[in-house]
Amino acid sequence: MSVPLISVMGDAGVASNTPTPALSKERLLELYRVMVLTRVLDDRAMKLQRQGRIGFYVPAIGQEASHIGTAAALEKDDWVFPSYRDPGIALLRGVPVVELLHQCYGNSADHTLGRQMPVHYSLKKIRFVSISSPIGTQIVQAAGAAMAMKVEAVREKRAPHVAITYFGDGSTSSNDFHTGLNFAGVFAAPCIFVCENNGWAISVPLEGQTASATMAAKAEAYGMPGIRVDGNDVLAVYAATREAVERARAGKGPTLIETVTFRIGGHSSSDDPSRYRDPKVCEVWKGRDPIDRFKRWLEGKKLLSAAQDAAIREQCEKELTQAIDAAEKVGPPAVSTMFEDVFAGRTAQLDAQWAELKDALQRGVVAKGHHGEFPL
Ligand SMILES: Cc1ncc(C[n+]2csc(CCOP(=O)(O)OP(=O)(O)O)c2C)c(N)n1
Ligand SMILES: [Mg+2]
Repeated sequence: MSVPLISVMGDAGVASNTPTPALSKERLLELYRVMVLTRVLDDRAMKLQRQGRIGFYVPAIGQEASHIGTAAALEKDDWVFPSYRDPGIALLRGVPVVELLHQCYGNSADHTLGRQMPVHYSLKKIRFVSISSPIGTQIVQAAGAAMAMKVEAVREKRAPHVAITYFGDGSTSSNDFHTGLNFAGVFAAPCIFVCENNGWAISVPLEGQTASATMAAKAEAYGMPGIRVDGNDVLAVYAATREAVERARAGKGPTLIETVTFRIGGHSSSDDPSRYRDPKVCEVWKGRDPIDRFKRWLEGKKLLSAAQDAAIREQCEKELTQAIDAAEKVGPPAVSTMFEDVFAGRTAQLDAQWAELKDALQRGVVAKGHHGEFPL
């Protein structure tokens, strides 16, 4: 089954076949700013990891259009069930970058008080559900939440909020992918499944993962449309998601969107892609950089000047410098917080563990043979 590739910008060897979405100049520039800010965050966070200032990081370099363009098609009441490679969604929804850094540092301003790995953001106020390390987990969570949203909307006699979930090409091999899409299809849940196909699942190439020609083709089996879009074209990604959102709100059920993109960096700060991937392929994809393409498009429409672009980039760098300084000034959470809000009340086991730890701390006992390395 072949699925055509949707594009708007029509460069990088892809013909334009979708009308330009009707977005205001302000909104277009906001998308551009958030894409640049996300790139700067990734760049600086990877350096922080290399300097030993944070323990781990997952860069999204090259995938900014894919996640930011899709999220831009949502309303603020819609729910996001993200993957670990989607920080731009939080930034687009207005979360200050320092809040993401607090989480990466695991300091006392981190909502999860250092209990989660870095980049596992959990941002209740923007309906950004905690990132899960086990791949595919978020797919079933989104399908279930969307089913609940449908019930709620019927009861309240209004159109439903939608749930959107993000996962990679490799995640289509997980049980949760099949379970989530099956349920959403059967119950016509207002759910949008975004498969960010970056060609790799750590060191496993796409063809080692699936015999399907496209990820979008997989939608057929679950009775929903499968859309394939140029994932480095922010306008095409937006247009495809807008249509899926409208279908979902109209009670027509879920959509699977495959965004065809590429991971320019390593899988994570623990990965060395030169061990399994020809760097020449990266050069080809750098020529399709989503930020450069959007910049050229905006310049061509006279919506962005060189001076404005320089000001946006300078502002983003400044924002990161200030955020890093602020996050590093906040100390670690108190050790006692480990035992708080684990359950509704303190259990006898937690009391006993805290008493044991307090005793060890008083006696000056420290862990030996461990230097804080991150093993993955
Ligand atoms: C259930 C499960 N199996 C294996 C892993 C280890 N693992 C972490 S990321 C990853 C690859 C995922 O690839 P993909 O879904 O394509 O997402 P990408 O990292 O490329 O964005 C794997 C196998 C895991 N986290 N969870
Ligand atoms: Mg992948």
